[in-house]
Amino acid sequence: MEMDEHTFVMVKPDGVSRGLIGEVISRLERKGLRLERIRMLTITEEMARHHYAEHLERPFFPELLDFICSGPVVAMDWSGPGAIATAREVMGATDPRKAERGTIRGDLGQEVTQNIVHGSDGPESAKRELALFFD
Ligand code: D4T
Repeated sequence: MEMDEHTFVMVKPDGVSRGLIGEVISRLERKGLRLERIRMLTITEEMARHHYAEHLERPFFPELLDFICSGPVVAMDWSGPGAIATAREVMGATDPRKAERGTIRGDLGQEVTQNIVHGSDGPESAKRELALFFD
C-alpha cells in the first residue's frame, strides 16, 4: 500500500465568512482523506509573509496579504495516500473561473484571490506549512 502523506489545507477568510468550512471538510472526508489536526486562527502579517514567502515580490502580494489577514481561517492537517495531490484535485485550479466543475473552486468560487481554500503544492511546502501552523 502507498504510504500515507500529510498535507496542509486552509479554509481562507472568504470560505469561513461564507459558511463553507463544513463543505470543504465534507468534500475532503468524502474523498477518503483523514482530518488529523484542526485549528481556527487569524493570520498575522508575519505569518502571511512566511506562508507566502515565494510570492512576496509578486504584484498581487499586497492584495493577497490584506485578504488573508482579514478574518479567521481554518488550518488543517490531512493525511492519506497521495494526500497532497488528492487535496489539490478536490480544490481545483487556483483561478475558480478555470477550475473544473465538481471541484471546490469550480463549484463555489469566482475570483482568484478569494478562492476559498489553500492546499500545499508539494512535500516540502506541506512540511513547512504544517510546522508554521501547528508547531
Ligand atoms: P494557494 O497557495 O492559495 O493554494 O494557491 P495555489 O497554490 O493554487 O496558487 P499560487 O501559489 O499560484 O497562488 C497563491 C495564492 O495567491 C493568490 N493569487 C494568485 C492572487 O491573488 N492573484 C493571482 O494573480 C494569483 C496567480 C491565490 C492563491
